[in-house]
Amino acid sequence: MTLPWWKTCVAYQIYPRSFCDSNGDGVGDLRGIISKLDYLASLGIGMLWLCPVYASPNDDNGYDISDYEAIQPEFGTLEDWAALRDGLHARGIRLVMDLVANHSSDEHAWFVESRAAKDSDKRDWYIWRPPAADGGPPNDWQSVFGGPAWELDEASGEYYLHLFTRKQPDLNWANPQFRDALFAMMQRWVALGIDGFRMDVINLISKPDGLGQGGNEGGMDRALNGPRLRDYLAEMRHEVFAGTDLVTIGETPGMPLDLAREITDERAPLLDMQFHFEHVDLDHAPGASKWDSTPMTMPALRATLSRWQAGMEAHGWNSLYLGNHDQPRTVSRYGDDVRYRRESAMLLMTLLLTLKGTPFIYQGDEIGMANVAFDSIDDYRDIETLNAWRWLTGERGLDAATALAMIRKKSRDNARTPMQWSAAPNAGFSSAPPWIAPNPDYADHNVAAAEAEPDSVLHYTRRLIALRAQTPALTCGHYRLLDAEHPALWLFERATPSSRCVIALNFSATAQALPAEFGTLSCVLGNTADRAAETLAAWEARILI
Ligand code: TEU
Ligand code: CA
Repeated sequence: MTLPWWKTCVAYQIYPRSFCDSNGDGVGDLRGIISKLDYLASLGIGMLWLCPVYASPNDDNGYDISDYEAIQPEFGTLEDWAALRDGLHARGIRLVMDLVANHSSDEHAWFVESRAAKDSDKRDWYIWRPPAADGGPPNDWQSVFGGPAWELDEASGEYYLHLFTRKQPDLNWANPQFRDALFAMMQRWVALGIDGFRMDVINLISKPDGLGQGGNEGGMDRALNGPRLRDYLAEMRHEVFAGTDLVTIGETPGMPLDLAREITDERAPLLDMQFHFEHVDLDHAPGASKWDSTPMTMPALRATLSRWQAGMEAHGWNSLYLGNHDQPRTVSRYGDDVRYRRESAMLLMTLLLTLKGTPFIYQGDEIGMANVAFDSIDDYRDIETLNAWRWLTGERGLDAATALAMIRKKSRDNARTPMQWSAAPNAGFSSAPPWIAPNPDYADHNVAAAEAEPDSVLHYTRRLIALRAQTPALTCGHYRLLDAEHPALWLFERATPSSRCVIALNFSATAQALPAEFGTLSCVLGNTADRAAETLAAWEARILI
């Protein structure tokens, strides 16, 4: 059986604002990415997920789109985009674009028309409701980024729904004319030769019946996995993707395993794969804000990811990730970015590239980029972070030092500092001061230094990608946990009927004995020099065959 292309490749995610600046304005751009095409090819990746590059007032860095068919001028032109597409394709790398269709910018022409009059043709393309009896918002929903999820439009006296910022009004998928316009837009991107879409918060598109008519207690989780989600996804698949080999990847916070399995079931798929959020929600108490961090433990991570591995085994497919543009840096969150930075970054890359599913490497993780600790809130740029600062120091009454410590741990800006290309000024990212300051550790941690060091995370990542490509057990083998109890060692197997790999990962700073039964296997790849020892050193990772 031949697997679809997206099951056998490794993906790489680019956040264009922070990847490479070609023209010295401090903002990453398409020509900057084009200048790094050979670097991308050298990794051995087969898919690039490009975060939004469309026209946007940048309230949420491109996730507020004002024109789905225009390129953000600071990123370049449609010609630059076409050159990037062709440069990727010439190197055997497919291009996946971001689809942000739960909401648009309030500056999108659709919303401008919708807002203009109650009897506008496009009024119903967004979600408008009259005020509650007391004149306040129609219900008690809160925005993901803080404050009410409803904004009053003074002119019409009605509220519109925005699950994210007030500049990101939610589109109304219940309106068939809107869906036709959206699918037509997607078809035009398909005609331009893209290879798929990553779909932003796609499980929020079906709002519950009776929205805004009272009785909707609780927050925005009421909008998750709504009643017509399957219908909308089925219609989209039929209208846009039928007869193509494009990949569809859902971003689905709060999607339970059962539903994810059903939606990605290869016998009748609505999406090809999806990103779940269970492991990135492990380091705060259920119900608490993400800023109230608790330790991330390996046994919890192992239990969660193993559950998804088993659950998707028969007919589903996992998207695999440890970090992205919304999450703290992988090595800082799951590893030890102080004493064992290189080793733990390598171990985490081993985990990502040996689980079953399609792995997504976030830019910079291949050189072990770490969280940043800015001195002041003034250095942060992300709207979620800035809103949280006001909430933590305001309503929560915390002092500045406490609030800053919480923000340093979880801010999305940890993942958004410029890609560290070299020890040159501005990390080699730009000739000008970047839109967000680089992590000051760039002098020691950068691509140029990693290229020159044979045992760097970068070279190890390339070896892992190559090994995965040539090892059927690592692409399509079953996942089996070999010890569910060990406090520090994560041991698992990937096996096909004819081949097997055992992966041994020491998630601790102390040596751990390798169980004797695996002593006869040989190590094909590991992150230390002594790969035959009976104990695994601190943060040692081995792939055994
Ligand atoms: O993120 C959706 C989401 O639910 C969270 O990851 C959220 O961004 C935040 O991290 C919660 O703390 C997607 C995009 O990836 C994100 O960049 C956008 O801001 C968001 O949707 C709105 O489009
Ligand atoms: Ca630029």
